[in-house]
Amino acid sequence: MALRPILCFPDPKLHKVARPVQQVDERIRSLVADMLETMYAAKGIGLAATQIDVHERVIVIDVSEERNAPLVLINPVLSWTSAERHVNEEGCLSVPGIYDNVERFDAVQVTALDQDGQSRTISADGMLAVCIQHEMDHLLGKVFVEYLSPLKRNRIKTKMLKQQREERD
Ligand code: K1U
Ligand code: ZN
Repeated sequence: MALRPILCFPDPKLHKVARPVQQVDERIRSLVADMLETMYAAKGIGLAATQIDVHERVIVIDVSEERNAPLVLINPVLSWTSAERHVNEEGCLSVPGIYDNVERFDAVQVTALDQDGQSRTISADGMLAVCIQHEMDHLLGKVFVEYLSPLKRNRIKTKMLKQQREERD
């Protein structure tokens, strides 16, 4: 297992569209292990492969208090979404220190392969539903700040670039 560096907004690589996984093999299981290690080390509740510059449709999530209930979603597809939507506060490991409100479906059903290549359908609400939608956006090259106004997004971009310059120099 290895910790992988997480891309930071506004890195253009965060906007790449991930391709479907062709086969769930040892390479993918090793990627999943690295993603889980990286997510837990960063104290996140989710991570998409896009965020570590791997452009394949793989997500890991753990919304449990105990941090012992990992969920692996490979080639996820939303098979049902609720009529109701809710606004929730979101954060992102690729936009550190920024939290803002985003409207999402209240509940979803997602069909995906697990790390053994088995197909599973999961019903989710609450934070799990929010996190699934946030991570699936990453696979489409979308970062949550894109739901915010252009003014807010530009301020965040300026702040992130300044932060990155200061870390580098
Ligand atoms: O995709 C990511 O960058 C992970 C992200 C997942 C996420 C958090 C909150 C709402 C939607 C998606 C994070 O884990 S951010 C850090 C975090 O643990 C957190 C931030 C805000 C609320 C709850 C948790
Ligand atoms: Zn994110």
